[in-house]
Amino acid sequence: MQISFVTGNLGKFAEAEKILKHFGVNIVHRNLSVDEIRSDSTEEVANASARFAHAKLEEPLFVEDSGLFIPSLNDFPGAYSAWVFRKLGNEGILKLAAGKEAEFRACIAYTDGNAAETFTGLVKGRISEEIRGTGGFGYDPIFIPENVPEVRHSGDKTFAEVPEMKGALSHRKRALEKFGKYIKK
Ligand code: ITT
Repeated sequence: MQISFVTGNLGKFAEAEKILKHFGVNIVHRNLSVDEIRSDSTEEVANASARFAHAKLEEPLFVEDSGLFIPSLNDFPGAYSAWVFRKLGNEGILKLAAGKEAEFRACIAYTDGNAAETFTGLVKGRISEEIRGTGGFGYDPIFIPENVPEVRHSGDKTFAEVPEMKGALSHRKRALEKFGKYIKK
């Protein structure tokens, strides 16, 4: 089974490819420029982007809208995470929220033209005190996922220090797992 993942973010694609392989799903990268709507809801953004992409490509596809949410900053940067990352980077977020609780959320929207479904995943954690690690992408060097006893280094190291943690407990992995089960059915 082959499905397109429409994204300009190769970090997202590489992670999704690995995780969906476990479900026997092969994905193809489509780098279509999508006009994202502006909304605080990752679900609304993902749904609108999936419809937009399907109108252009006319094939079964999914998109993923994700972001970093910091409760003490009213969930900033949230649905605007990509833009804030370009403007402030990890240094900027550290100035605002070092040591604070945070979570990553991902929403996948799939459509084949008839069915349209969304799948969400999140991982709780905190912002580190400094930038650590070189793996992953985006906010990974400042995000420490909460401790999960069976996942080594969770609660302690950033995603960028131990990127393998993302395959076990990331927001993306959790959303893709639901999506993979749906597709398999
Ligand atoms: P596409 O929309 O083309 O898929 P994008 O990077 O613009 O790519 P989003 O609009 O969903 O994606 O923005 C989410 C941003 O949140 C992303 O650019 C990263 O800065 C951040 N982000 C999302 N998931 C992340 C992860 O697993 N690790 C680190 N940062 C992440």
